[in-house]
Amino acid sequence: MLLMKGSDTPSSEITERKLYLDRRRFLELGAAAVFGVAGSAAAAPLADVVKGKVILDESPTPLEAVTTYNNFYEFGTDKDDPARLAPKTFTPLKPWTVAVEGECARPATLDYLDLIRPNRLEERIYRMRCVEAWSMVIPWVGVPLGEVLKRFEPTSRAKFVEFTTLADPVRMPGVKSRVLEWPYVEGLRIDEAMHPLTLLAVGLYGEELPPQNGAPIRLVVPWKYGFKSAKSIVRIRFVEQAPRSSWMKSAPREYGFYSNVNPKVDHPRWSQGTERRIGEFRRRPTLMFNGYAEQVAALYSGMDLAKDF
Ligand SMILES: Nc1nc2c(c(=O)[nH]1)N[C@H]1C(S)=C(S)[C@@H](COP(=O)(O)O)O[C@H]1N2
Ligand SMILES: [Mo]
Repeated sequence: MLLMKGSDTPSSEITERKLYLDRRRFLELGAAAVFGVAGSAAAAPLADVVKGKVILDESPTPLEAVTTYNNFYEFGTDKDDPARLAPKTFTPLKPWTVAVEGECARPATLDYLDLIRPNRLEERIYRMRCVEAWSMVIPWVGVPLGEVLKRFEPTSRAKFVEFTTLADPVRMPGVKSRVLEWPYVEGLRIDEAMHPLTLLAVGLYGEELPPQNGAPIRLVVPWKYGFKSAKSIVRIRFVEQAPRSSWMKSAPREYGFYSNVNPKVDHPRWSQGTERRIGEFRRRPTLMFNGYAEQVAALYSGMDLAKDF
């Protein structure tokens, strides 16, 4: 059973968890048939989410925190900016398409509505760790990225995948600031992109992604610092050279290409040894690869992770 609670867990969290499990059961019973909505501005339940294979024995962070404590610099740099601004300005979200191009035999447009086709969506409860040393546990809904990418038939020259996200100064007030180079760009090595843990997420807590969490399509890479998980993706490009991400451009000494969660490699300005789980007070030790070492460590064998940080 998933409910393994310590005695120091606040009761509000237990309530949230219980509500979530109830909602999840509700979805399994076919809540979609009851609501039958698609395309409304408010988060709508996603239809036919298959029960996840990747579940954690840790309580998901309350929905309230997941949707109000965010990093999404296109809406400002304060943690509450995205929740305050994105739901007002960043709608309507659909139709939404992602251009898939570069080193592949079948470049094409990926449609959001195609991604959320019945029986494709999986739930994955992942630990997420921000470079700022806080963490959350989030029940994502999405499709393994590798399954999506395969359809475009990447060539042997596709060594990396570049993700570009929306930069719309009208709907995203933070884009006027020069805090990062816009549009926001991230990259993965092709084997990281194809790894079964890597998710193209379209929802959380069983519903469509809220605008502040990167609606309608975002990346989720649970063994890397949160900033690798690009939000509101509009282009995916297969490339031969490692892309330079917006974070690498803004502070190359602080943010490398790999950005794997690694308690032994400190950020130049603070320790990465511990983290604060949002909703908890005691700090907890940060785990190598954010706890996913068993699944992903082999991707980096032979690499010096202090140099390739
Ligand atoms: N486009 C875009 N994607 C982004 C960011 C951003 O500023 N812009 N911030 C990143 C950072 S630093 C983190 S920690 C996560 C936060 O995701 P969450 O708010 O859904 O928890 O989004 C990442 N993706
Ligand atoms: Mo972050």
